Amino acid sequence: MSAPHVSASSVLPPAVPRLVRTTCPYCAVQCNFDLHIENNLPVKSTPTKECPVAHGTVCKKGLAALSDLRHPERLTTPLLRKNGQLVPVGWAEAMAYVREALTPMLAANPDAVGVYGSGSLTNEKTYLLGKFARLALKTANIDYNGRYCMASASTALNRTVGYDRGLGFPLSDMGTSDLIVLVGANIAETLPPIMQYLKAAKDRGALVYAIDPRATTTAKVAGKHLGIRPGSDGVLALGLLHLMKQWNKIRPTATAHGLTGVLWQADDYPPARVAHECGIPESEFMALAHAYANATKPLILTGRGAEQHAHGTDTVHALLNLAFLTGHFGKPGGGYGTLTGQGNGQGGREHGQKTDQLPGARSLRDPRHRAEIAALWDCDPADLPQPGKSAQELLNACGSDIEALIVLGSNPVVSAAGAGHVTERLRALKHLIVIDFLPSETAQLATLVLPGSMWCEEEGTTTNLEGRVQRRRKAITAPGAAREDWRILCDLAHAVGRPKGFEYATFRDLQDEFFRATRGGKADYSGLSAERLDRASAQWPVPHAAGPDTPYAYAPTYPTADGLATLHLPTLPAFTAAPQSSKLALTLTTGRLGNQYQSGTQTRRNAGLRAENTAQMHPDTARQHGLKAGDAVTLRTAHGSTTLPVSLTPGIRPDTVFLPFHWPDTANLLTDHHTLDPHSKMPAFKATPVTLHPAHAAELANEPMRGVGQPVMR
Ligand SMILES: Nc1nc2c(c(=O)[nH]1)N[C@H]1C(S)=C(S)[C@@H](COP(=O)(O)OP(=O)(O)OC[C@H]3O[C@@H](n4cnc5c(=O)[nH]c(N)nc54)[C@H](O)[C@@H]3O)O[C@H]1N2
Ligand SMILES: Nc1nc2c(c(=O)[nH]1)N[C@H]1C(S)=C(S)[C@@H](COP(=O)(O)OP(=O)(O)OC[C@H]3O[C@@H](n4cnc5c(=O)[nH]c(N)nc54)[C@H](O)[C@@H]3O)O[C@H]1N2
Ligand code: SF4
Ligand SMILES: [Mo]
Repeated sequence: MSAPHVSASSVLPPAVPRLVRTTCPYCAVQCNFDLHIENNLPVKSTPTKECPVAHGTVCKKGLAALSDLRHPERLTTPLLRKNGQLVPVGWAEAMAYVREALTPMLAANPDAVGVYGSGSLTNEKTYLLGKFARLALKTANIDYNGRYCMASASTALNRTVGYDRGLGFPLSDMGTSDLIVLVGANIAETLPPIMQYLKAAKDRGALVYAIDPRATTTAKVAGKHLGIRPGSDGVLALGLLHLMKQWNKIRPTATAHGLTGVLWQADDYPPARVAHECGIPESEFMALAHAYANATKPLILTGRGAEQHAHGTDTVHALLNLAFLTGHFGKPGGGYGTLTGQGNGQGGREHGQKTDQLPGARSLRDPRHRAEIAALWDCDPADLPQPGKSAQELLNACGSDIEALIVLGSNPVVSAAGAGHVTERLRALKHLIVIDFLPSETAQLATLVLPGSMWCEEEGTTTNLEGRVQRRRKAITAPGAAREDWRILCDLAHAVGRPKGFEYATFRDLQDEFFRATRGGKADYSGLSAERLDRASAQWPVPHAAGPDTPYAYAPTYPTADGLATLHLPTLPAFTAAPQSSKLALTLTTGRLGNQYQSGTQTRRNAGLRAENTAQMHPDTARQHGLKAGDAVTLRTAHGSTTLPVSLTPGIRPDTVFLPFHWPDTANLLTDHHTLDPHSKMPAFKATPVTLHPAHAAELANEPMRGVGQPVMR
């Protein structure tokens, strides 16, 4: 990398602007910016053409991120709840609270203390959080928000080929595919810089399909759109496999277990059934099938639309089986991939904050893996807990099995399924400790809030959606008494009287330990160092300091017991005809807007990123319910209700209503906290039966800044 970038530790005269290259706080593209620093603050950020992923393009969110750093509501001191109010206290008092709150619980029943992490955390923090839970707290109950994200795709990949790198090839390969099928991925709004690869493919004559109940911006650029019924993507895949078999296109990538059963199953999915269940014209399905059959490098990419269902893992199995059986899986520019979402959504699922996992994508169930990590941590393998509850189960158990919860990098009051129920559970906790840098809705319920660090206030590495590890460089120091998150985790270990293993003198000690901890794991980063990453980013595995990285991850043989893949038979719900009622049965689906990020803690506060929290529906659906644009509508599901303004979008299926989930009081008041995918434990964020009821404007729940900045009583 030849651009001028100076590490934060370089000593320069004050007020001389210096440049620090770092990565964006938001999504999994992980665009690189040069921050222009004056007086410990970035005054400007310039995207760089040297960014190996985005090549100088960025999105609005990334550019707007600077203004959050010194937001007036930035947390700069610990806040402790006293007489119902969160009041500023010093770190000593905060840590005294932690000691008194947690020490007796840890002595009596460590599993009563839960830890909830995030795919926004750097690899080093991910690693440290997992170590903190297992070694300092000794609790089984740690999991993280990635369970809500690409967990179904991750589970299907792991079950099939034994490991999971979202894209097993460099993103630029997308440009060489001759058919790209985006299944429930609205990349023009969610991963904008990768549209350049999609356009490159189109320029070379590729066909691009967007499979989505809405005609999204992405669908418009793609050119081909299949407005599928929510949840029916697996059926579509089985229908394609049916025709590929009929058309003699089956030539598996490699021998594998389960081939025959999967091929038999596809016989039951002829085009008429598929068109009916997916709610699309048979002619459109046949056009896609011909395109797939004729393509030399078809690439299927899933987003959350296909994955966030109670049968999300099975849906991905169906798509993955198709790519595998037609011989495209693992080929450059072809096959199957999942588009990871959070900034470190990839690394965040590899290094031990998952409830069943140890660093390097090791299994907490595997005695050899336990012994390897126990040796590094200097503990008895028997002392490492077994796997505990998954994210939603952990939240649902708050106030019963779980008495105290530590949250780092997530805002489940907004983002968890059945958020109304989850909020009640969080209120029932004895202790809720939230480490955040802004007063998220979850922080506002806490008994203790610890002020953490923002992206460019801390060193670390992140791994993007193609498994590319990059440095996130520290550019400035956190304001006031805010502390680097990794130091806070060490403080917590000390507070509960378990300092051993949390005594790093510098960040570098932690980082080097993290790289070492991955040695021999499937996600092996042990050939990496900050210096190597300064020279170039690297795609894992990188097992040797002097050896190459791995742009192509999915070449057989696979890291399974016998080196073979295992294809799984997907179990899919049957989609029956709509009931004979005067009104259409409606399905609520949820997702993202280009100008907001996740639970919105940062982006809702950013004046540069305005967006509307409305219920999107087809004009015919609105008319049928006596509604017009701007009217208040109450949406009701079996799990809750909310009232929002209507917006009309002719591109959505008339039987589908869409809500963004970036605000409190929207999508997740209506989703189901109970039903989870049996394999990935993913809730069904993308399909909930819903009814619509005209409401009075006074009932509108939508007030973007609601709750922000006001003291909240528990
Ligand atoms: N602007 C912005 N960008 C983001 C984020 C953000 O919050 N805001 N979050 C980041 C994160 S963590 C993630 S995970 C990614 C997510 O990125 P995406 O997966 O692109 O995001 P979503 O909007 O959740 O879902 C994509 C599409 O799925 C469609 N959909 C809904 N149900 C179904 C279905 O059953 N089948 C199909 N085929 N499609 C369906 C929706 O209409 C939507 O257009 O975005 C990342 N980037
Ligand atoms: N209905 C519905 N619900 C969904 C989804 C959907 O599509 N529909 N998508 C799901 C998906 S894919 C995801 S990924 C989740 C995301 O939802 P959440 O898990 O809530 O994630 P964020 O909104 O990113 O929350 C991050 C919180 O942590 C803070 N934070 C961020 N980075 C750091 C850090 O490095 N240190 C500290 N100390 N704090 C930090 C932020 O200020 C914010 O308050 O939502 C899920 N929920
Ligand atoms: S949000 Fe994603 S696409 Fe936008 S600048 Fe950041 S990393 Fe790039
Ligand atoms: Mo996500």
